[in-house]
Amino acid sequence: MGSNTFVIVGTQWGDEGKGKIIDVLSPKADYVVRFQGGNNAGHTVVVNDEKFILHLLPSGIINSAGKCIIGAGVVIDIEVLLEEIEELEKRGRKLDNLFIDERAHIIMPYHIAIDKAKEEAMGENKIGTTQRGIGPCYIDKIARNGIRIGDLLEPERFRDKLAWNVAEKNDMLTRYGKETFDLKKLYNKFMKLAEKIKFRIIDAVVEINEGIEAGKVVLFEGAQALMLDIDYGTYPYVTSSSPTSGGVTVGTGVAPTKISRVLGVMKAYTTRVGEGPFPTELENEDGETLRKVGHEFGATTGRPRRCGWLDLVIGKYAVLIDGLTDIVLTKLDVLTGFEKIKVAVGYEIDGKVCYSYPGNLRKSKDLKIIYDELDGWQEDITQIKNYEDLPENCKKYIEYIENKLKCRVSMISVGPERTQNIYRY
Ligand code: 2SA
Ligand code: GDP
Ligand code: MG
Repeated sequence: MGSNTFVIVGTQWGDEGKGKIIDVLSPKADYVVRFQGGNNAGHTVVVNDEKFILHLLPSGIINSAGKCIIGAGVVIDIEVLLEEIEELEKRGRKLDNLFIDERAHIIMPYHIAIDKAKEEAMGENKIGTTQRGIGPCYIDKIARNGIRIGDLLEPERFRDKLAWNVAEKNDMLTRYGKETFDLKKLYNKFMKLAEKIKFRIIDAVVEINEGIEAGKVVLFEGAQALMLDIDYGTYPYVTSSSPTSGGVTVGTGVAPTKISRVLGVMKAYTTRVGEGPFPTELENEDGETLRKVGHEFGATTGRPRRCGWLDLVIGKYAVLIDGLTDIVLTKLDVLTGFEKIKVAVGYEIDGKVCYSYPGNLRKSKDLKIIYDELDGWQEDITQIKNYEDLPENCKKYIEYIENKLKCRVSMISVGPERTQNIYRY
């Protein structure tokens, strides 16, 4: 068992503050590695009031002197990647430490067109995707039609694959009544884009595994979260990748035996963007307060996030599926001011009580939530650095979570800035 590899994953529906936590931990890392998802992610890092929103670049890019790697399991919109690189370079960051695994798949313009057309056609049944072409790109990967970053280095191979795909996708888009793509134009465009990223393409499996062998510190940065996982999330209202800790091994080629610790980032309450079940959702004034105080709007699409109380049925599920060794509790400051704070501990579904997350929870089911109620606190906690200085009720909230989940809360985030943290272990 190694002792230098850390997985950081979201334990709810995303936007728990993973970007901030990676940024805080990254100065100690030799590698920061993304392993799944694409530019559907929006990871926010705030440094001295300056805000960075990262979609494809690992969040370590802001604060780490080590290498930042986009792993095999990520899907890449090259134009978005180049825009992000350019934007950061304009803001004074040097990005010569960024590399991409040759195995990562490319999000092509037809993937984005299909994502949009399908969502539109599904009407009320839509998933509420970010419309970045994520699902259609993963579909091609699994169907074995996908085009990989490494294919750009072999123009003839790239052209053959592209020809097949353009024909297939044009058929599909015609059926949706949408505009089609021109093979030659796409080919020329991608050959130009290839010139700009060629030098970043590597075999990251070798690079990362050799690093681990040499005792280097590696952070694996999850995007989205457990409840958006293709297998264990609220299917079909999920993303098309594996944002759970298991996703690290398939998305980077690092074996499970090489993972030392799994840190689950857990917001002190819950949010969700897009459609699908959300048991503790608050469609009332408390929900509005959480959205307003927590600035809960999508970092990629700007969509208002749905808000609700913390759900420990889901928390338990995260401890189980992700094998959490530690919890990082974020946005605790947002709960300041509530008289009472509720926490879900069970569901009553069609008259039966259930304490573990079911495989088929649907919106329409007769669902009652079993809540515990805790006393809130009124004090501003945003400048507190020591656990002992937190208000008593705030400490009780944290210790309540630890006891229920049988997992330690090692770090607490009390504001968006990199310095607003309380460390316990
Ligand atoms: P997709 O685009 O196919 O991955 O969408 C499928 C579902 O996954 C959800 N999803 C997300 N949920 C929360 N945050 C995400 N990233 C952005 C952010 C979202 C944004 O950081 O705020 O800006 O809207 C993210 N990415 C995907 C999505 O809402 C669908 O439910
Ligand atoms: P991610 O997708 O998990 O990286 O999270 P996002 O960046 O999409 O959303 C988290 C939002 O909360 C961002 O705007 C962060 O700047 C902000 N944030 C992170 N941690 C804290 C915290 O402890 N308190 C407050 N108030 N905001 C935070
Ligand atoms: Mg986000």
